[in-house]
Amino acid sequence: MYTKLWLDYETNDSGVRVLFDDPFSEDRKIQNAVKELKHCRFLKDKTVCLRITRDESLGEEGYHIYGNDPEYTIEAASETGLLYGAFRLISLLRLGFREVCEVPENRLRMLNHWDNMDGTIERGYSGNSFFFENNELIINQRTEDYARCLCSIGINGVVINNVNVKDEACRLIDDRHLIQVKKLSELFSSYGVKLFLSLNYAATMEDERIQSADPLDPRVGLWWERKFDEIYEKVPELGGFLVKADSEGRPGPFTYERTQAEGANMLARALKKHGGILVWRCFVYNCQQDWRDLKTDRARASYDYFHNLDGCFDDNVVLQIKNGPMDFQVREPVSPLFGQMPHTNQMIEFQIAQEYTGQQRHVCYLIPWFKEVLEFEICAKGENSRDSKVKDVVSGKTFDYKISGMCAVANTGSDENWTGHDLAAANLYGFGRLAFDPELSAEEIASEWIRLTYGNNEKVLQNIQKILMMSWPAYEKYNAPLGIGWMVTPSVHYGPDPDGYEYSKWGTYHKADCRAIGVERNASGTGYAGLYLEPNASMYENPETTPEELLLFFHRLPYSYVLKSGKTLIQHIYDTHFEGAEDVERMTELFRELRGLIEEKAFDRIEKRLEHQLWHSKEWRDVINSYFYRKTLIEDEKGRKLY
Ligand code: GCW
Repeated sequence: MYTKLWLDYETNDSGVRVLFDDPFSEDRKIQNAVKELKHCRFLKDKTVCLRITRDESLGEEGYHIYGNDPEYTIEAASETGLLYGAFRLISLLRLGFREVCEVPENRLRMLNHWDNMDGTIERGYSGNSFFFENNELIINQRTEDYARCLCSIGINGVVINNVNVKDEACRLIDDRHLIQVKKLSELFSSYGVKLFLSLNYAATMEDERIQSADPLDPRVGLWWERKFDEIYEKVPELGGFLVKADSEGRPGPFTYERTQAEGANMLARALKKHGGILVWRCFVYNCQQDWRDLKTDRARASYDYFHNLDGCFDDNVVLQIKNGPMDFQVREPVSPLFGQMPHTNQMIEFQIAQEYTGQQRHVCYLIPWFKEVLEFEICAKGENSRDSKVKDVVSGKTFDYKISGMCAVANTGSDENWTGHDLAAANLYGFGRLAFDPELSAEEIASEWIRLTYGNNEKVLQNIQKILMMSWPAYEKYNAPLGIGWMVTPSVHYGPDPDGYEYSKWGTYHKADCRAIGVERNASGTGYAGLYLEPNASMYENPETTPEELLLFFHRLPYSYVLKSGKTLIQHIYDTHFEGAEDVERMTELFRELRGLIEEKAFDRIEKRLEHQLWHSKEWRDVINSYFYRKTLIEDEKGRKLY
């Protein structure tokens, strides 16, 4: 058994009358829409009319819902729109009905699962995979419930296997697995979700007649063409493929001294006639940077590899760019690639799997963070332009991209509650809603999720909302300070270890010594700040104008550096770390006030995780503070205990 997330499951027919122009429709999306409506207790004895219109402004996925109790109408230009409308009507009835006319802002709204075929999940924090077990694909009730769940928040694409394609996953595109892939793809399609697969770029190496993956070798392209013909013949609804190449040990075009575009286009051309999309990741960097090498800067890597290739990618390729230049830290600037490739489709990659943000043992509601990223103005159309926020670039507005959108690394697994921490489901819900409508605020999304999940109790709403909204700032406070990132235990990425990366060969350094901390990334350093468009480049160039939360990302500064608050850097570090742990204390109290108001089992699960977080936030506080105290020997002005 597993919990129902925010979906309102009712197994009994509610007696609603659902009227559709074509009562004998065999369309599975319509059937699913009717099924959802029939089981919604809020529609007991009411009437819902589903109507396909010619209103082009609704696009392929939009809907218009109106009506007065007891009669409601959902209009859309497609079956998918009607299905979305059905889910939306159900949630509106639970939240308070109002007329809406909504069209998704982003064309691609995807989740990337890092699930392996042996059932494990890379960076998975909520149990095992529910897609794979013992090298086989599983399809069961849970799969269907997941598809419903994604549909209910407007997700329209899902990659089910890890971008690190190894072992049996290399054979996922072989005959043996395609029957199941087809079934899964049909199931997802019936909920408006396209199935995608991650590919092993070097698959042709294993063909004895080829033994190469050189994208310019015609035999390689031909092999892929035949492969895709074979796949699409069996699985015509497949959305396309995702590729991680030349990254962290994955093979790619660099082996043959070819560019990322040459690699991507070879696959994209073979895919083109099937209407498939090739999602190509930009997470390419040297993960073995020597500590003596002061020139290489991991933050620059994807910009340096991709930016000059603008216009070189085929039109069915979309570049998938992580939100920041590093790797899903609690705070990073936005990737400088956004806005600087006007002729290349781009989409943004977020991570709701909380790899570096508490691994779903800590509450960390990430939507406020994603909002900040999306609202960042990159001035792609000149210094004073105000029409190119990250959200405009990835929605395709700024440059009129053919394909673009948002994706996130998924946070679900086989755990009873799907997401390990019950409150982590707010990130899944929130990501879907935000991808559909980036104008929604983090508070609005939180309040919707809480009410759909826990009902309309005012106290529950208020307290959980406070907890969620406090959680990301709190996590940032007790974590690595001011954007420096990476003070986490290498390999597991959990728990404090300020020098962990400093002395590992993974090649990401903060270079703290007894006087200063940070890597200088302005013109006198690695030049990273200069990669942004103006006025951002100048803003990041100087410590005085760099937003303080990113100060140590961009600059190497002495501990005596005075912040706008009048505090020294070192005092700021001490203060925020004490505050962070106190915030978690407050969050725990707020939650405990809800005993008896939410289901006991869920209450206990959440309380246990908060207890762990409280202990762990103090551990973070003490390890980070004592690290800086011992490095600097500067006392805390407030005389609190430092170890
Ligand atoms: O940060 C790294 C993760 C890897 C992950 C990689 C990526 C799937 O630690 O586990 O690999 O990011 O995004 O490709």
